[in-house]
Amino acid sequence: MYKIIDLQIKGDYRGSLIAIEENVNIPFSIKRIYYIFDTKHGVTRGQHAHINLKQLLIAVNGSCTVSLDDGKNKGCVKLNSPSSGLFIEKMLWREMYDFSNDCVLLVLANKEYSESDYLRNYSEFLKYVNNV
Ligand code: T46
Repeated sequence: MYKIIDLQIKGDYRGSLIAIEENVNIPFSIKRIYYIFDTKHGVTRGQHAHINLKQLLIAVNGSCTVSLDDGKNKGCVKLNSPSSGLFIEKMLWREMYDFSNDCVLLVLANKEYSESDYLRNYSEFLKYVNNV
């Protein structure tokens, strides 16, 4: 499951501000924050699924596209606004591509980094989703 969460902009004459509060405007507790930037032209990142991780992706600057695949249905979302968060549940194959030069992709995650949570082989991912 994935969905776009519209993050409310607190704007005034000085500019804009967005606040993210765990379990308030996003549906999980935040254990980790990382950001992806300086992605080279033509590069595809991701190409994996997570067994348990929930994440929120926000292009806080620039843009990129994220494709999502649950093993049966595929979709894709262009992220190009700091007020749009892409919530990604567990067990979705994701790929990020078409990064603009200035893209900064902020990611909030509900668990610490763990390589054992990654499925990095698409055939293994398909076997996994079909058995769960
Ligand atoms: C995801 C997408 C959206 C760490 O040491 N700690 C971390 O928290 C993360 C996320 C990565 N790393 C290391 C592991 C690799 O040596 O950073 C290197 C690059 O990670 P990776 O190739 O997994 O990056 P992406 O952009 O392909 O995927 C990342 C996340 O790993 C993944 O969870 O859903 O962004």
